[in-house]
This record gives sequence, C-alpha cells and structure tokens, in this order.
Amino acid sequence: MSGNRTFTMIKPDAVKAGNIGNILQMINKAGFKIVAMKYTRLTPEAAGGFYAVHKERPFYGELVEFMSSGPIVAAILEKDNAVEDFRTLIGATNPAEAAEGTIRKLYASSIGENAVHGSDSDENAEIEGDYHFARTELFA
Ligand code: FUP
Repeated sequence: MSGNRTFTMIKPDAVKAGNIGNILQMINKAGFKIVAMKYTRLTPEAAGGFYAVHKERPFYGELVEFMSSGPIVAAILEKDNAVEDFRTLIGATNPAEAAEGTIRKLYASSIGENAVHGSDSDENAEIEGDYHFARTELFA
C-alpha cells in the first residue's frame, strides 16, 4: 500500500522569483494538506547531506551551491498516494520535458534550478522529512 506523506522544498529560484504563494496554492488545490512547514536557509553542509546520494554526480557541486544560495520553504504534505501524486503535480526534473500545467513547467527555468523538490519514494519521504524537521542543529 502506498503511503500518505511526501516531503517538498520550494527551492531558492522559486522563492527568489516570488512564487511561494503560487506554488502553495497549486499544492493545496491538488488536495495536499500541509502538516509541517518552514521558511529556512540550508547551509552548504545541510544541502550536501540532503543530496548525498548524488555525491559522485558531475552536478553535485553546483546543486549544493544552488540549494544553499538563498532561502527555501520545506514542508511535509499529506494526501492519499502522496509521493506519486506529488511527482505528477511537479512534473519532470527537466522543465523542458515537464507536462503542461505542472509546477516545474510553470515555474522552473532549468534542470538544475527546477523550483521544487518532491520525494521519490515513501521511504525517502520519511527520511527527508526527518532530515528537515528533526535535525534542527543543521540549520542556521
Ligand atoms: P528529482 O527527483 O526530479 O528532483 O531529480 P533527481 O533526484 O534526479 O535530481 C535531484 C536534483 O539534482 C534535481 F532537482 C536538480 C539536480 N540535477 C541537476 O542539476 N542535473 C541533472 O542532470 C540531474 C539533476
């Protein structure tokens, strides 16, 4: 059975562009309930730890730099089939390939600066939610 929680971040590009409100409205309209949320800024260490799975990838350095470049909004969302439905709402990693009407199609500018994060499994949703909401010592 699929779980009912996922984890998201509104990334620095979308915060900087003034799209927090637009994105939260899309999330609510799609039927997700916000069960935890904070406006914060990741240190490079915190961003690096979050994306540790990508450590060996060529884009890791840029990803860490970007994710710690400005404030973000982190949130835990609740809905039946949350992980899959949220991935559908945000669209493909690369906005050029994202479906019409998705958050990334509307608000992302590139594969690196792609407006939002969404967990890719129930297991990662729990790990990522805990990372942001149970490890406050990582944040400034
Ligand atoms: P997603 O699950 O859609 O967020 O995508 P991935 O887990 O594959 O990638 C995580 C983040 O790494 C992306 F949001 C942006 C960055 N990335 C790049 O910068 N370049 C790439 O080629 C792939 C991912």
